[in-house]
Amino acid sequence: MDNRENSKYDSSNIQILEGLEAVKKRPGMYIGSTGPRGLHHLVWEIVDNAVDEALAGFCDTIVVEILPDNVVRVTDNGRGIPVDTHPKTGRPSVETVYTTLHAGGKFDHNSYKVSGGLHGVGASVVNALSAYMTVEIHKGGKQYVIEFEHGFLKKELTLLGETEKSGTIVTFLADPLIFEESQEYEFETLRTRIQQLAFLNKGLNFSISDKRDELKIVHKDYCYQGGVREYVSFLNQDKKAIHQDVAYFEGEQENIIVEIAMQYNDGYASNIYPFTNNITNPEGGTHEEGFKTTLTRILNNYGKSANIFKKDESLAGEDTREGLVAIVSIKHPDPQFEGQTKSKLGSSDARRVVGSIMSEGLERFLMENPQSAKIIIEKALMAQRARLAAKKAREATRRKSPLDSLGFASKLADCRSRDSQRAEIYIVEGDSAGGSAKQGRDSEFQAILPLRGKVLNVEKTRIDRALQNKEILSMIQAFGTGIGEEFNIGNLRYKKIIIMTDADVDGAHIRTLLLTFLFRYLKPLIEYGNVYIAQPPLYKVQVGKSVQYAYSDKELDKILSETNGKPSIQRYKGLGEMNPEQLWETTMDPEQRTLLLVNVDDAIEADRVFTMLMGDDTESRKEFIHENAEYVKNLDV
Ligand code: 0RA
Repeated sequence: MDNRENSKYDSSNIQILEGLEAVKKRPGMYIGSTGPRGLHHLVWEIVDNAVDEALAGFCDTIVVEILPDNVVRVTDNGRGIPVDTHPKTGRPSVETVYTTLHAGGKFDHNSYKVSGGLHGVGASVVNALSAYMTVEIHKGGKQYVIEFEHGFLKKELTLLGETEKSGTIVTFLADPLIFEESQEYEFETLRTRIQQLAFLNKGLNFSISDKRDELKIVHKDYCYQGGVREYVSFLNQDKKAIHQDVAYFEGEQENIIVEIAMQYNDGYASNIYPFTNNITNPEGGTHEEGFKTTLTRILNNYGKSANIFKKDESLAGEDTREGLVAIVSIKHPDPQFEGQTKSKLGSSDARRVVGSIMSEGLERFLMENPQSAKIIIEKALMAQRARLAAKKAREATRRKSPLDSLGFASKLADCRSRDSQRAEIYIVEGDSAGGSAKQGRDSEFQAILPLRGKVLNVEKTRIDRALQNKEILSMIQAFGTGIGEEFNIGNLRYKKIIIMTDADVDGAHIRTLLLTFLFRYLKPLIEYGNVYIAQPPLYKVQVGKSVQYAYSDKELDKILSETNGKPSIQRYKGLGEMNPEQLWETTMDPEQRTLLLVNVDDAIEADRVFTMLMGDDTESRKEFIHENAEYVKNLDV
């Protein structure tokens, strides 16, 4: 409890307690969840405040440290949080800010504070959810410290002495009673976002270190003078850019700051990443619309006036986006969000302002770089030709009835249920495993689609070719959704699409190929949470008549340490080694199986990983596998 002497429970004080109690009672309302995501969110709340201080122009360096026992420290060299007496509470401002819910007003010193979404709910939320928190302030030549426990004041603001520095140091420990699932930060998660913040805020110095293990300290510094221009180069680094210079446009109109960078590669995917106030908008919105419309219009104008088009030629929007990597980043004083996850920008001024800055910038880029301009227009014309060819092929993928063949026999063993909320489809590698799965399944609601051998690598194939591939066609036909313009999630025939491959290197490879295909052509299925990975066991442990299955080496050790008697251990190399009953019991029975849900929390990173794993650049693939040796080992055991 509040151990302040003579603590008076006046109205503001009661309000404070009620505010933070509400946060503790329903943490999910404030930080999304108390799982790993919510845990990391704490860090972003504190980092956001420091970034705001930087956006206001008073701070150029932000340091994030994970200390032993998962204590986090965020240091900035800004003005320092105010320590003066707060007029409303009569307490030091810093205390009020950290103990009052929605004290965000105090931080409204710049107009770029994010108002939508989960961000910016403030330091007091982190404080309420921290077992302890200390805030050290260097300001006006003096150094202060204030301490909290579970959001309550523990030690009053104290003057420690003199200092030459300026800034704020926030140190906190997430409350283990609230973050029950795990208090372990994942360094990679923090590192990628810090690097992204560095790309999105040019010139700002970031560093992140993992000091949890003093023998294995990891430290990374990030600062990009080129901002989003360097972001695009980075995203294209494992691909082949088809023109040298990244096009870069920036400007400010109507109080909205816009930064755009774009470059085409020789691939087929379109990757446009829109951001508002440093936060990604996976559902896009007005800024992305402004970007796309303007791209189509300006490329068409140029193609015509530079006489690159044949008489009546003109480009459709999607033709202009093949192989495009673009960042559209805006800073908006009062953004409005909509859409399913409140992540779609709705502010119409953003459409206008992005369009205007983009239009002028792109026109100039094409004029100044006629060679790049020609390459870009020709790429779009190629895309158009392929699109028209693919349209024909795609029409053939429309599934009319389960038995409707595409000139070849699909090996789908369908389920009887037509209830898409219940039906599942297992995509199984190889005919023999497919056979076991067919016999082992519950054919009422489980369909089996066996695939023969390797799946086509769509990363290296254009859509019109990919749609000639039998395995790919069978999948699209079975799912029922169609692809591209015809895609309709409402027609999905199976709530769960489950990838089931062997637990070896080949199986991992096939799984990656399948995920690449789904990610590139049927991404909404992943976004809506329809795609899963089956987890077949690695070992069968038998003692007398009792049988147990182990799904990892760790689990095997645990089982072995708990058994008395002489166990016989069978190691499963492939699904085919299990008989149908075993396959059902261990991997397919909804009552017993574990499925991994495939999600793209981080679509940007996923894109990079797929390019790396599936593209041409063997060097970075090797590097990735080396850096992620543990992950790959897990996949391949
Ligand atoms: C409001 C006013 C002033 C500084 C800040 C907020 C501030 C907040 C945070 C949060 C993390 N780091 C921060 N750094 C600064 C300055 C008012 C003055 O000049 O006294």
